[in-house]
Amino acid sequence: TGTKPIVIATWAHGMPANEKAWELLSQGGSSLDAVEAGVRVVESDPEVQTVGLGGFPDRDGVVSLDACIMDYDSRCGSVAFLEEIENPISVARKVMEETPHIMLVGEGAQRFAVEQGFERKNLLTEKSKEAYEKWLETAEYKPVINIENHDTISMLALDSQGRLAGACTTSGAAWKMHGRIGDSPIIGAGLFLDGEVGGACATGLGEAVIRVAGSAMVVELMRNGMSPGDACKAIVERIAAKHPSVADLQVGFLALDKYGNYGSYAIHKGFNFAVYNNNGNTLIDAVSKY
Ligand code: SD4
Repeated sequence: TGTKPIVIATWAHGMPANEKAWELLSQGGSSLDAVEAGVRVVESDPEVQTVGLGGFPDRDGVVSLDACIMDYDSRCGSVAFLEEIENPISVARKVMEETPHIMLVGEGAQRFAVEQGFERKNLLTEKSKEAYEKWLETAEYKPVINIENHDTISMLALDSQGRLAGACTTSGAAWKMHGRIGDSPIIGAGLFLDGEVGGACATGLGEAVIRVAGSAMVVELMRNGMSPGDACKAIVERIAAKHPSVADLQVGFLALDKYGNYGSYAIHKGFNFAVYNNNGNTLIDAVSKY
């Protein structure tokens, strides 16, 4: 019952990201090019304070970015704790294509990016600096669900040739400790896919996702026969069971199988995602536990 091509992406900013991805997919482009181009739109939007340029800084006032990309052939690349580079997803793709490695972090990742021709620039906008200064008044680190400090963009696409790819990019949890890395750049946590099965990606509090190898587990459940939506639900339930209280904990997954069937599930209501297929681009509220 699935259709292709199709692209799905987290949150309302998934809409403009999908628009861009669809431009490529609808012309027979590859899912890998589509997801990279799609999430770049959000990385480069200074108004989105949870991804790329304009992202909220860490508790020391430094913006650091995490991203990864993966395709149907289990090729993958990742960067984490990367400073002063606007489009980490494209650096992750370069890691995948131009190095023998999968993951580069921090200064090494930045040096590689510069060698590859990426420009260093200040990513802290006035707006995010003001938010940081306000936060400093109390300087309390407390993740708050479904508000702007938890809006990673994760995207999954299936192209007209049936090839899957995914991308995930974020400025991470606002006011995090300097050096903290979430789930988003970790293959298997924030993003995972297997061309024989499908893909999954996450948004929400990264620590909770890493703990259960979230996206990898969603894909494995699909391999064993679960639908994308049921697989997302099973892993959200697993996360919920491992936390004494989920009142302040939000995690959501999206999944897409190799036939183009998709599903999602979140702990709390408020998580939405965008789906672009032959019927157009639609923003959908995820099913949730609470
Ligand atoms: C993180 N997972 O760094 C990211 C944040 C996020 O939606 O997903 N926001 O923990």
